[in-house]
Amino acid sequence: MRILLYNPDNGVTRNFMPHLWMFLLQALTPAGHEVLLVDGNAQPMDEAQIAQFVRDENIGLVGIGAMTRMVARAYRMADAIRATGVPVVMGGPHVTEEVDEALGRDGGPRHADAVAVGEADETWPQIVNDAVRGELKEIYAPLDAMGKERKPSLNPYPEIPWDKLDLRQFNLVPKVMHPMLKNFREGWGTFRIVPVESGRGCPYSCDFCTVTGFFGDSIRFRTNESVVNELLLLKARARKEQGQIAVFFIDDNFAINVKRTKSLLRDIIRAKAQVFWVAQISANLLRDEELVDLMAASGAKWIFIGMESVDPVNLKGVNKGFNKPGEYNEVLERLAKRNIYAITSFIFGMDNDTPGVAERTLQQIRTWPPGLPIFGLLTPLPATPLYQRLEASGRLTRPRHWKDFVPFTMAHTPLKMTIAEAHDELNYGWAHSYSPEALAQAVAALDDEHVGDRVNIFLARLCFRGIYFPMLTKWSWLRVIIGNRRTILRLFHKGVSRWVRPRNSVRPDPADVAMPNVSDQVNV
Ligand code: B12
Ligand code: SF4
Repeated sequence: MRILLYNPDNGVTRNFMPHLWMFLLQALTPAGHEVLLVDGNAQPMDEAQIAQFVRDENIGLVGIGAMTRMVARAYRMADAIRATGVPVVMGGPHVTEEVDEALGRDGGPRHADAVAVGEADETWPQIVNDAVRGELKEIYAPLDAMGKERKPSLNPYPEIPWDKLDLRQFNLVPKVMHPMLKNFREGWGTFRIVPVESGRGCPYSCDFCTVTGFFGDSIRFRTNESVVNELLLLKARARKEQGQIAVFFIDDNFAINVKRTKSLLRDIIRAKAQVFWVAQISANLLRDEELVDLMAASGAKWIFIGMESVDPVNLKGVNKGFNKPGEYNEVLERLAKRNIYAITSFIFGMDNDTPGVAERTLQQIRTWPPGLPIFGLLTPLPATPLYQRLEASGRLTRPRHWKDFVPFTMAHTPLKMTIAEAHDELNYGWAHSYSPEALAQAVAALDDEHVGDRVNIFLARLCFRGIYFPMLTKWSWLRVIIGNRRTILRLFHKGVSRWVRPRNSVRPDPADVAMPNVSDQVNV
């Protein structure tokens, strides 16, 4: 059978990074089937086009995965596919919580023939086998013999053949620049960000987050060896293509068990499996100097930190009191000292927020090393403690907000300001963090650093600007480039003198960085 796995586009990230679930399920598909992957972010299609694709490619089963914000689009695509007579299975965090909605048992239209609830690593092969026999069940859930939910083990972990997969859709270097850049320094003909998971689960249970509910509060890890081998495979592929690969460790809290993270990072360094990497780590776990040393030596470049608020009352209110705003600066300085910078994520519209919250947050941010601040609105995702609390207190203004998804729009009334005021705060946060002046300041703050770091922060800020201010056309990019021309010229001027220096002045590959002199002591 020919199987299509499809991820709907989110209208923002384009081909920034593939979705891991597609590659994972492809690797877990029983032998004898051919699996095609289409990520709408890299290969946009409308309903008519996907239906045509399914017919042309003689597809016998379609799997669709989606987050809440893309689910309305996912349903429309599923409807178009089902109209061709091909069955659709849906999975992922949204339909797991809204099974009845996907199956049309809530009085609405039916969008899926079957739903894979929760993690599908073990149920996917069964789904495929049932589809071949034409005996799809409506719901597939990973259950043990007692009928209780069973979280799949990550040991053994399927081998994703990254060396052979077609990743053309995810090359961030424009095709025209490939011939020129493939011989530049260590080779920049391609640049891809690839998702790798080293573990699943998070014990923290923040009110607005689906992760603890979905993946569980006890953490499962892959073996170090399996992660290291995956990195080596990716690295070899990059070398072969005269390009670069960076890894996004998509674990929700990459350092949740500091002892284990250190051991993994040591093994990465020992095996010379370093690549540049990004990961999500909560601020409280970044107090450990040895951990941060190992992060730097293993290739860490950007760390996503869910800071959420600079107000401890807000943090307590969403069960994230372990975040201590008083230590944010110290944590960021600790990272910046090692040339690691942070994507700092904030949420506005929390219960203790009042008008002016964006400026109060920016005042703090301005005192920190430069990074990539991002701002969102408190969003009640289905089945989260936040959703239940707001529903119980009658505060949801759009209880099924995903059905009519509008980006950056609240679905409940904050306590101490209006919805319109919360939207204004969000706009203020983005506008003042991504203006040409703000970008110039971020670059200037790194004046003492290598020009590569300044280029890195500038390019990253340009891309992150697009999260809130859509930059999907060449014209929108051109306008932004013109607006930032002074910073670009400054960087160009500084860069030219640096880049024409002999090759031995280039920064080393992360794999050439020696293991830091860190003890084997453990903190957790
Ligand atoms: C990586 C990631 C991203 C990437 C996505 C891009 C990419 N290419 O991956 C980036 C950084 C862009 C991102 C952004 C956002 N994200 Co995000 N992200 C994640 C993260 C950390 C990892 C996803 C992942 O790969 N997981 C590992 C895989 C193996 O798990 P999985 O995707 O769930 O797949 C398994 C099952 O769900 C199932 N499955 C999934 N799909 C399908 C399909 C079929 C057919 C079947 C059978 C099974 C199946 O099988 C898989 C194997 O078991 C998750 C958290 C998490 N740990 O999952 C959040 C998560 C998915 N993100 C979330 C959110 C809310 C967001 C944002 C809205 C945050 C924000 N406030 O801006 C944005 C939206 C971006 C946008 N514009 O769309 C939520 C989604 C909750 C929900 N109900 O939708 C999550 C769960 C985190 C959370 N805090 O709750 N995110
Ligand atoms: S620490 Fe992060 S992943 Fe864990 S529950 Fe909180 S927000 Fe979710």
